[in-house]
Amino acid sequence: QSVLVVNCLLICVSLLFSQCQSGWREYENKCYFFSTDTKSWLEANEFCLEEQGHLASFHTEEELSFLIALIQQSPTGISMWMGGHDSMTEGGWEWTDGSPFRFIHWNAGNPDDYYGEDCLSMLINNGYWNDDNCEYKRGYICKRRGEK
Ligand SMILES: [Ca+2]
Ligand SMILES: [Ca+2]
Repeated sequence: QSVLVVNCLLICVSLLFSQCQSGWREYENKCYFFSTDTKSWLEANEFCLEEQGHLASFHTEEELSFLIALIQQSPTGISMWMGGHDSMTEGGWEWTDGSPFRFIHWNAGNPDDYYGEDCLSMLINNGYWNDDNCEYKRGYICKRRGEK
């Protein structure tokens, strides 16, 4: 019984101090939502905007590792959309949240702009990035600011 009480305390306290709404995971004052429901990049982008966020941007190895670890807990075999695109200028990658595109984690041989690929997806098995066909249906990751 005391184990139950301790477990509840841990969960209740973490809920009390969580910056993120339910279903979102917190990391360093940011909230992340990942969906294995598939959408095109534009549809996924719209979904994240409706949630007051953006498709996720990544800026450090640690931030990316946090997400890769989460995703690999529920292996789906699908790629996930992120907020990077080079649809304005070919090769001029930018994040939809306006943050600087400095940290990169490209998979070998990418970006290759294969038949005009302009949207950034993460390969689920290794977390490396691919420039991908924006029309494809992928899972997606949203990111938003914490609330406190
Ligand atoms: Ca491109
Ligand atoms: Ca590619």
